[in-house]
Amino acid sequence: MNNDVNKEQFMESAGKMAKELAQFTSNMNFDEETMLDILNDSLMPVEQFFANYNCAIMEIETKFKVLNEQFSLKYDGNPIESIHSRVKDYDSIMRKMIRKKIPRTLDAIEENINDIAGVRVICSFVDDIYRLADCLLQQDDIILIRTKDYIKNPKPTGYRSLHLLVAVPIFLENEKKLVKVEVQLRTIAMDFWASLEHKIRYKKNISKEMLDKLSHELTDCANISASLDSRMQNVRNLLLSETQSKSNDRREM
Ligand code: 0O2
Repeated sequence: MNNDVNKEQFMESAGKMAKELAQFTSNMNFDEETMLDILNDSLMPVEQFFANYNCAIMEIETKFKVLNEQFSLKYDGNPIESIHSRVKDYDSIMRKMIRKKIPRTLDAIEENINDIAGVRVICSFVDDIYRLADCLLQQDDIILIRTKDYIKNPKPTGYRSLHLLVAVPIFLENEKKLVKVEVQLRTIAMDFWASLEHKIRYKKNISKEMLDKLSHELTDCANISASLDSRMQNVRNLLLSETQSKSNDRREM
């Protein structure tokens, strides 16, 4: 996973907040030193706030990387194709705060916005998703807050993924803190669909009629893609049972 991207996103968000604060304080009549103190005092908790989510992402990513390594030894193949993580950017947090009428405080944001830290795990097969999810949830430092299984119950759009909202402890200088992370597990096919659908949904200048037409088409594509996943899973199962019966034969000889 790309931690540079996380850092970049974090710096961008912190920068935006610093600008807002600078604008606010520039309207007041403070001397330079007082202004610097105010800026530092105000920014510190915000920086710590985002840093906590970055640390939680690192913890979860490491857990998946360890599981990937373990599985590859046991099953002769890596279940994880890739991991993509992000800390939600400042604008998206603000938009969600306004939409959900959340007070503009760090505590309220932490309490009410669940997907500030997001880890997306892309797997080869549907089975791997559930196996990895089980292994993660068995770990005694992970607290499961909520599961949304959009694979068993796809969204009306056709969206499929397994969402786990978990809390993971991070160990800071003088405290242990539980931080929420939204984990999305999906196959390559689910991810391909979701990425394209996301792009189209946020495209500007598309008429309502065209959007409706495209939505139908996209839901259809999601179903085709789900049936592809299920056929690929069958291929894998056949392969596994063939390998299994050969190794049984060898043992009997
Ligand atoms: P992004 O850019 O992916 O971060 P919550 O507020 O978490 O309690 P919410 O927002 O209803 O409840 O969560 P939901 O619907 O379980 O999951 C939201 C996330 O799932 C979205 O994040 C997407 O990543 C993904 N998602 C859900 N539905 C769809 C869909 O129909 N199409 C696509 N492409 N993705 C979907 P965000 O917030 O949109 O942003």
